Amino acid sequence: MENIDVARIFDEIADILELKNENPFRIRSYRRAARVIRDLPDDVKSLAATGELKTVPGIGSSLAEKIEEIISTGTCKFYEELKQDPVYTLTDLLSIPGVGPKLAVRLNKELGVKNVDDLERAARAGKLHSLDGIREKLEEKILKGIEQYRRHVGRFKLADALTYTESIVKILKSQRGIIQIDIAGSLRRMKETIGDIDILVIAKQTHRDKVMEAFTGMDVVADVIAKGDTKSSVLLRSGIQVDLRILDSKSYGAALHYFTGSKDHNVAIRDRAKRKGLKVSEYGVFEAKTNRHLGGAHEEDVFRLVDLPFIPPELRENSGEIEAAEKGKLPHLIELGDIKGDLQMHTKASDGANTIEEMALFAKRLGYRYIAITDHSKAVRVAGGLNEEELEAHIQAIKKANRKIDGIEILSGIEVDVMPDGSLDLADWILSKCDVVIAAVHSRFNMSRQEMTKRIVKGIANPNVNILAHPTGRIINERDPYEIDLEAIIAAARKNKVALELNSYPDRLDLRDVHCRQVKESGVKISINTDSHAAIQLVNMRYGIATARRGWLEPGDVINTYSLAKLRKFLAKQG
Ligand code: DGT
Ligand code: CA
Ligand code: CA
Ligand code: ZN
Repeated sequence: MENIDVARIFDEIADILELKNENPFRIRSYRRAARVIRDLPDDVKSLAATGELKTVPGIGSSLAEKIEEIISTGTCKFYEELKQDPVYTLTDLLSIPGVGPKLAVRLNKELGVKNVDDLERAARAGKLHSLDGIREKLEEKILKGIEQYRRHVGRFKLADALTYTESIVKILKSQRGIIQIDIAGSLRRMKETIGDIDILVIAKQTHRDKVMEAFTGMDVVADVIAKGDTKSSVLLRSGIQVDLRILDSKSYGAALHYFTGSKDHNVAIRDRAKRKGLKVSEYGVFEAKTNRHLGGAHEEDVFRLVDLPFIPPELRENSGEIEAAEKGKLPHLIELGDIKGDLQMHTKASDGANTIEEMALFAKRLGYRYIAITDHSKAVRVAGGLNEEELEAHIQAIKKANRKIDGIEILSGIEVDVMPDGSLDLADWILSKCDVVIAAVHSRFNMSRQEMTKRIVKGIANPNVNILAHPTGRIINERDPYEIDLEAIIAAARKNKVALELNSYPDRLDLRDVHCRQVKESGVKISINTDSHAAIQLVNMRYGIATARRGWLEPGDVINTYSLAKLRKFLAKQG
């Protein structure tokens, strides 16, 4: 338990008390304590150990007791009891400008609003100003507030966050005195969405000020949240926060491990260290009894000293990686270099921006051995989907391009719609002429779980189908996945020798990391595709690889790491 953990709990206590309309003095005392603890230069644990907690301004004996309880148990009874109160779910609403505790409670009672999404829906539907005493103006203010909330508090897509980060890293790298620079946090773990960006550096003592100046003075900075000697935080114009920490080389590896997280992984590593008589913190690894510094300059030190091999950042979610590492059973994670081709992309024939040849030439430059051209079928009218005759001509065009360009095999394919009744949008005679058939749902997303599962299971039972595209249909931060029984779909895929797609389009990342792991365990194969609608988008493969690594995938789990011969066997359902 760190100072921020204690502060977070106190802040939440204050929120809940506020929603419960409790004594304002009590609420204020928790708020003040949270702030004091957050900014405290000392560790609350050591203050508790020496009995000095009560000397901290704003901390009386009752709060000191709670802090001690939190340090020793991870939480406190009072907080746990408060969390049982139904108003607890409303705490997020308080972050919206214009929504105070009274209004939050009322919105909940009168409109059933439980979270920010509900609130947005109600406001958009004009339901707020139908309530007594709420004017249209407030409704507008709340909608604006939600927009802001999403920009500032909302999570950013991995691809966006990486883009901002790479330009910042470039700027920092060009500063004198920078010795080492690393991305940490959820971005290093390649999570599909990123709360804020964490960057760590080692800089020469004499250049630290300059480095901080350069960081807070970047063009992309909208707001400097904090500027210090060792840590600064800025808000970029895009609304994402970036934290920069300057560290000592002696503890850099321990800090890199700590700030990479996840928090749950860190806690598990710390517990493991404790059992070995060690103490792991962001400052290093220490012998618990003597506080002797044992290491921490390199991240490997942390793992080595707790008797573990290095665990790749993408696995650090405390979801079995420590146990696997202990048994020597960590996966040999797939890498971008293992990918030999891309099996979903669109051309001018439907809604793509480039020709077959342009796609192939770009893919060749990426070092690929093969690609599949998979335009839309006719049901997707807005995308100019192909009918049977058009596809027949398109296959001829693909074959022609394939003869013209050497060094890469261009497979002919189609992304065929699975109709609501589970039939496919194109006749079997033409599907059987394609090297690769990808089945996809692009309509009627709101079917019941049972209906949607039946639809997809029937669709992939067509013997021509090789891959199921973006199996859950979700769009990150925009559209929820459709209701499906993924286990049933995995079973159908196994039976029919169909691979499930990991769609690498930055808005999709579908399947998700946890699904990939589930599919891998079932023995069903995955195809990591970019679904490119322009040649340049073929580089999005990196996001699919990131997600695949988070899903514990190894090269053998993924059909587009196969040689062309092996891939053809799989496509012929003989692999
Ligand atoms: P995000 O930013 O929400 O996408 O997720 P993270 O994982 O980047 O979280 P962040 O930025 O709050 O903190 C970076 C890392 O620092 C986090 O992964 C683990 C470590 N860390 C932060 N707060 C705590 C904490 O209260 N306890 C522990 N053990 N580690 C923490
Ligand atoms: Ca972060
Ligand atoms: Ca952070
Ligand atoms: Zn398309």
